[in-house]
Amino acid sequence: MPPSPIDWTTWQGEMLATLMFIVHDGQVLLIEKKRGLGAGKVNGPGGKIEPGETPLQAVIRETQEELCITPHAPRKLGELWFAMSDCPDILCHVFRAESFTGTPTETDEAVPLWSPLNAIPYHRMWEDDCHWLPMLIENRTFRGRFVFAGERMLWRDLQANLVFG
Ligand code: 8OG
Repeated sequence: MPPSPIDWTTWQGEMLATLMFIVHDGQVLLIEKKRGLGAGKVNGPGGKIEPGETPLQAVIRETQEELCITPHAPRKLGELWFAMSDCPDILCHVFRAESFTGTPTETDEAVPLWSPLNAIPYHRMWEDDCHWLPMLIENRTFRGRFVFAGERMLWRDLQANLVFG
């Protein structure tokens, strides 16, 4: 990788967001996203943190809103820092859970999609996901930093074994 085009020491996420990956029975619960940033792509449920919410509260609410299910005991495994060219920079907290209550159901925002862990459709996902989602599946912690121009990833850095408070 060339040197980062971004000075990460002063970087701040302007939008705070979350993602949730439920891993159960050799599969991961994904969504086909119907609207918002990344519409048309496959992703985990999640979205913007509202004022006054913790990341954990936000990821549970977003999973309820998008799939009508409640994840059990989500654990934060990662942080993603996205420096974007055409929308506010995003700091995203990434959670994993092993179980949930309810039945994954299509909503206005998302269509549920169970994917076998060995056949994740990375070609339908954001370009950075193939670098860090395998770490989440292995139950490892990580911090990924990415520079995007539109939907194209220009630069990446991934660190493992981070400790989150
Ligand atoms: O509120 P909205 O759903 O539009 O928020 C955007 C969501 O998309 C939020 O959960 C963060 C997530 N997201 C990005 N960029 C990337 C990315 O490169 N990979 C993945 N997996 N998710 C992303 O904003």
